[in-house]
Amino acid sequence: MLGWFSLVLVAVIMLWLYAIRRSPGATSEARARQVQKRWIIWGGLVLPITSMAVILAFGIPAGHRMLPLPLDEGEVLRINVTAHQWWWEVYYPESDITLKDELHIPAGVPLDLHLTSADVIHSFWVPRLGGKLDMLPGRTNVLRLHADEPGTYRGQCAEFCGTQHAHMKFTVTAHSPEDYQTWLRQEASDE
Ligand SMILES: [Cu+2]
Repeated sequence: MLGWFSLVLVAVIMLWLYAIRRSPGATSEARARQVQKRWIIWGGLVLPITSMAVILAFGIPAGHRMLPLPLDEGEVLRINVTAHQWWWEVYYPESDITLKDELHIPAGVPLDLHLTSADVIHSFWVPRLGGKLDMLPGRTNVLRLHADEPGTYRGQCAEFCGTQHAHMKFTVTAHSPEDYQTWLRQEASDE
C-alpha cells in the first residue's frame, strides 16, 4: 500500500506542477474540449474502474477468508475474547483456560475468535494476521483468523476506548500443532 500510494502521490504532484508551469498558450476551444473529454474517459472512468477491479479481485477472496463460514475440515477452534478497559480476557471454551492479554493459537489452521466487550467499544487488531473487527458490548462478532507460520504477533486495540487505549496491547503466540497441544496440556494442568 505504501508503494502504491507513494506512486499515486508522485503522479498527482507531477500533474500539479505541470498544470502550474505550462504556458496558457493558444488552444482552440475544440481542442480543449477534446482534451477534457480524454481526461474524463481515461482518468475518470478507465482508471478507477480498472484499479477497483484489481483491488476487488484481491480483496473479495481475502475478505471471504475472514468470514466464519463452515469448513469442510469440520469444527473450527473457538476462542472467546472479551475486551475490558483496558485489557483482554481470553477464554478457551473447549479446554476451560483463561488468559489475560495473550492468545496462544495453533499455526496453519483457521480459528474463530468470538469478540465482545464488557464495557465500551474496542477493536481487535493483529496487523500481521490481517483483519480488524469491532468489539461491541452486548454483541458478539466472529473473526476468522489464520496464522501461516509459528511466531509471535503483536495486537493492539484499534478503537479509541479511553485514557489507556494506547496501552491496550496483547500478544498472539502461534505454535506448531504439536507445540500447541503441549501448551494446552501444560495450561490445563496448571489450572
Ligand atoms: Cu482501545
